[in-house]
Amino acid sequence: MGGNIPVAVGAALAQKLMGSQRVVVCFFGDGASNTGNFHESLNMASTWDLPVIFVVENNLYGMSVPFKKVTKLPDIASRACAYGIPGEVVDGMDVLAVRSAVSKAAERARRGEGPTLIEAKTYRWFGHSHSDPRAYRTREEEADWKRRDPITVMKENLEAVKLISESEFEAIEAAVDNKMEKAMAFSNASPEPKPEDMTTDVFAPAKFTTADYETDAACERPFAMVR
Ligand SMILES: Cc1ncc(C[n+]2csc(CCOP(=O)(O)OP(=O)(O)O)c2C)c(N)n1
Ligand SMILES: [Mg+2]
Repeated sequence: MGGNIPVAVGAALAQKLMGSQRVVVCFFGDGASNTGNFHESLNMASTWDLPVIFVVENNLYGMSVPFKKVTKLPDIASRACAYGIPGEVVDGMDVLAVRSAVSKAAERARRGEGPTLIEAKTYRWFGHSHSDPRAYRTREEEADWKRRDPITVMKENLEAVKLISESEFEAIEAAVDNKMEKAMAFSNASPEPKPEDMTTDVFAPAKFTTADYETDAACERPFAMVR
């Protein structure tokens, strides 16, 4: 959790060094925004004007912990000022509002002006896991947010201005279902990774062989891990 934030900063640094026009978009949760990774990453990305957009999905909960119980500020976006970058609160249930905020941030990144922090106010439909009884919130609160489902609202708005018909919407839904089913089938049919592949594409691979991991050698020589 939050481990992806510095990785995104590294990817953005790579884009800057290569002189590409690519922008990295990094997603994480309200819980992740309270990790050290978040602050260190925003500091470095802002200092070096890196082309990265930090999108925090504030869905009001980190596992079972309400956002308000662990964060003094009402908006995570206001932390942006500590790093001298724009911070924007956006209605995460409004597709077009999110699109507009991200477009603006991408243009800024492409102009070489650095990162933006976007906080999308949203909700977590389900519990943290299947065994989560969701005792920390009410069913009424869940129902209130579900009425604002961004897919349903977008569909209704498009229908209201006659930009989409019911059958076109159904065709999109079927195409998405089909794509997901194909991805699942590909995943289920793919072989398990081989233990020998563990250090492939790793920046600082361990010097150990698979046999070392089967003994206690890895625990006895922790500092030999990094080349
Ligand atoms: C560094 C770290 N601490 C704790 C955890 C356990 N953990 C997994 S998910 C999670 C909460 C994540 O909350 P949030 O960032 O709000 O994401 P959400 O699931 O709400 O999208 C926690 C504490 C972890 N994976 N990594
Ligand atoms: Mg959350």
